[in-house]
Amino acid sequence: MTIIRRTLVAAATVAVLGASFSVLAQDIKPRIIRFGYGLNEQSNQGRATKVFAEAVEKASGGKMKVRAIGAAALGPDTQMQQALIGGAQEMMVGSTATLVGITKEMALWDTPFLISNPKEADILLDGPIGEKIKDKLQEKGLVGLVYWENGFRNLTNSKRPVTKLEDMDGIKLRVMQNNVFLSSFKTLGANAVPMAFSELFGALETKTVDGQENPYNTILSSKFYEVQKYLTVTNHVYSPWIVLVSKKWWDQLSKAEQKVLMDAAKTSRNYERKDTRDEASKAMADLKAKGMQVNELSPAEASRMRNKLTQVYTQIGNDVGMDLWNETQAELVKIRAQK
Ligand code: TK8
Repeated sequence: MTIIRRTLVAAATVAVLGASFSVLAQDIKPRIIRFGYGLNEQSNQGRATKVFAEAVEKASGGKMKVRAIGAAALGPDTQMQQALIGGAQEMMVGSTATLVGITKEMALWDTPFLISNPKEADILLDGPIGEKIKDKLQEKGLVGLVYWENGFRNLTNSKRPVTKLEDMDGIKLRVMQNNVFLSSFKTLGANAVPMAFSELFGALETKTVDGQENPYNTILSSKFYEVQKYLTVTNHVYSPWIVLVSKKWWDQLSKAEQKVLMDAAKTSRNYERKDTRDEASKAMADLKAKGMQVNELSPAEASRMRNKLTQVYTQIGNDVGMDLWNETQAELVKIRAQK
């Protein structure tokens, strides 16, 4: 009898303690932020994600925790975007180019040769035009915090050195899932195939595709030099990345929590752009050392390619709206005038 009573009392005590513990645990339970990205941990994207995570944790006193998940383990960009919209994932960083199906104005950043140096990139992306395009995401269920630098894109392939326009003929080239990239490379004569980044290494390795285009940093961090012999310096477009939040989730946060995320995003952006530029300035030499054969285009060939690529400008102007297109051109004229 006593034993049973004692057991019951003990059980009740445990239950009461258990209940109060779980209330306490709930109070201090940090908000977990699943933050997905496509490249590996050792890439510029991985390094900047770590900076973001540390800044969030520090500023929130540990109440907000970033669980960074790289190498497209949460799926390619387009899948993560949908998870954010649905509220199944909190955050990600990815290419603006894969967002075009959601917000057509993002196609502005796909314009070949729009941006010609990092200064123009920073002013355009962080200024009113970049903000305006970013704000368009809200009505689609996404909040854009900041743009990171992916960088100037260059061409690699396993078939032959591309020294003139005609060398593009018949090269099976992976492009991002984006119409401007698709038409740009078709215009150049390549056999362009849209494909998620997460499938790219395998496709290059098995020769499902012959080539791809990405900044030096990515060619290096994703080890494309193992499966691509030739690199042509084309700098054909400046690509941004964008840090995104699920709007469904964002709307549940306090103003203070939103500020923690925004401040940390800016810290990570400043770090990321510098880190990416430092790495890019050394990466070409690294790629050569890894055995890649690198060639620059003669000025005549570069301008032949450039002229071909400007043919897609009308399509982009129509897609993003002529007002935005003209405003961007005017802004660039202004930036270029202030030396
Ligand atoms: C990484 C991609 C990558 C992009 C591409 O997820 O797909 O080629 O340049 O950086 O966003």
